[in-house]
Amino acid sequence: EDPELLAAFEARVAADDFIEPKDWMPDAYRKTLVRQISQHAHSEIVGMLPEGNWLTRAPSLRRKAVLLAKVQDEGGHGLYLYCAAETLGTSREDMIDALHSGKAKYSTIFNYPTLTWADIGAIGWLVDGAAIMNQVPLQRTSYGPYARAMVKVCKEESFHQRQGYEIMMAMANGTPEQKAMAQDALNRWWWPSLMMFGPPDANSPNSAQSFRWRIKRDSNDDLRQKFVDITVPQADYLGLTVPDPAVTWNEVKGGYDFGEVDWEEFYAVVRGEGPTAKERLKARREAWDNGAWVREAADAHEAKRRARLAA
Ligand code: FAQ
Repeated sequence: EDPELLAAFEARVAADDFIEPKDWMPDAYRKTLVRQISQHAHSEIVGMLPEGNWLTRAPSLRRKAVLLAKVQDEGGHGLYLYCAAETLGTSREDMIDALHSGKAKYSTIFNYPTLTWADIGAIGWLVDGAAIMNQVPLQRTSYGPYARAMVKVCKEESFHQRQGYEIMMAMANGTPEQKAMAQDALNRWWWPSLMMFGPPDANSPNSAQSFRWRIKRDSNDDLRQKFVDITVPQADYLGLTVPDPAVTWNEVKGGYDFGEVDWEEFYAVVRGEGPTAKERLKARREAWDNGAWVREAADAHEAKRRARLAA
């Protein structure tokens, strides 16, 4: 790589300029961005499945309409993100192949089942809450199209977080059975939510380079700590207890101490061994196959349009 181009690129990044699709960039920068953005896109699309599971069973028309809108938003986020990745020269087909063949990752969180309606509350509160924590700093990530996509995504995620918390408020202040369901959902989603931030900083192979290129602005552990600090008082307000006896306020650091995430479980889920991993990939592959006729029809239409224009 041309050292002058590289130096100019690094100076722009250091000055907090956005890098745009037609700008020169190092191959490794392009590659790691395609990796992160495509995995982020896959997470949004696979993330529609656990909540989609409750669309037909939402407890009221209002809840159903809200959930339907939320799940559609996630689909929209996936589509912007695929577009952002395409500006780096990759194709939608290649990204989707990588997902379906198990080569590309998607967030571990979507490999857990949604067993009760309270899980829909817990996902909005905790999973969207964790997603916002991670994505707000990405509004200043160095690649322009990714940063701009995050602006709209974060606005929508804030709404999702509130709709989840509102479900939790209704359940936590409901009958004893409803409150128990809310506590059970918190018990099951708490630790997987902490895993969303990725491995501990000391075991995060991509962090050093991503910090240097300002793709990443905050570390995995810093964001996890921030999430715990914001979420524990929210659980208190609901009258629920986070399932970690080690959670205690630490006056000196001005944050909560908390227990160790089960990293064995995290790596097993990353390897594709999560409780619903097979079901999720099967659903995505089937959706792709069942949609083949739409893609073929769109191609045929485009070919006819071009032929007409050429005539
Ligand atoms: N799951 O070196 P690092 C949402 C992988 S939010 C699976 O620390 P990095 C909204 C990582 O890819 C969820 N894999 O990696 C929603 C890497 O493997 P690789 C999506 C994980 O990139 C809400 C390896 O471990 N959000 O969808 C996970 O510097 C509700 C080593 O890790 C984003 O993707 C994990 N949890 O940091 C939708 C945000 N953690 O790629 C529906 C953008 C780590 O080298 C319903 N992404 N790995 O093979 C990021 O900020 C970063 O990529 C991190 C990981 C922080 C996820």
